[in-house]
Amino acid sequence: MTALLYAALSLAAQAEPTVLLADGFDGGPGVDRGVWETETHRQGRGQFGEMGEVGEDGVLRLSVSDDGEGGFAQELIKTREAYLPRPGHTLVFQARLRIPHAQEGIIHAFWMYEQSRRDGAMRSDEIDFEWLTTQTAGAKDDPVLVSSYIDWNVDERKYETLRDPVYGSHVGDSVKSGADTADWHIYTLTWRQGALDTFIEAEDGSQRRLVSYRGDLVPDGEMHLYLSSWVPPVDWTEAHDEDFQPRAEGEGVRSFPMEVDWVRVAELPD
Ligand SMILES: [Ca+2]
Repeated sequence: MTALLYAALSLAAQAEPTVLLADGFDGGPGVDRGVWETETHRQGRGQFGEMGEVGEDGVLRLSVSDDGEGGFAQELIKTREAYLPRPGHTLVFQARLRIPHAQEGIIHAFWMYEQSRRDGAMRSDEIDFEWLTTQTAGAKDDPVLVSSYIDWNVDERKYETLRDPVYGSHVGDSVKSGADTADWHIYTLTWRQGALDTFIEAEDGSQRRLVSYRGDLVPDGEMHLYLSSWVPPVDWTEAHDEDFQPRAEGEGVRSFPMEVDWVRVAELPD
């Protein structure tokens, strides 16, 4: 892991990372509830509630499934710990994952989030890697949507605004990853004060930078780390697939996972 971190960051070899979280999901059958928790709200067209399944292969599967009652079940894990880079330090968030199905109309995400009431509204900070399977299913050069939200107004939602007193800030870039997300890759997000960088690394060790944000495009509040799979709302037209509908009771249950081999969080001194 140390070599990966150094390579991804191009940092001086004398920097020693402090590992804050390393979970290989090798202790099944479930995730470690001392590290992870979940949420139980509706989002998009489905309902969160479960934390996925850990297989004997040491892989966590976070799925969208038919709930057997005519709806969609969605899965999410979230660190109990919240993270914020200290001055002079970089936080490195990594996940090795793949999306091995070809069902459109699902979003799989590796992301960070926190919300609280401030400046007269419920506001959120957020950093996302998101894969829209309408765009990745059956494709090879898959786009990944990288987004940053700063003091974004959860109740008065507006996109592509910057430091708006009502709406807050949002910036998002859909970039070609040069990769097929059906294959294993390591996705890296580095966050230090005023700087956010994202990378993809393939099995052969080749790496590429995806998106970088600087200055006021970078969140400055502590956030939890999340992984989740969900069905977007109908009005997110780039992500929605009208042919993807939940099966009725008795028609059988399908399951469409994101597979996560490991997650790591480390801190590096500048
Ligand atoms: Ca594993």
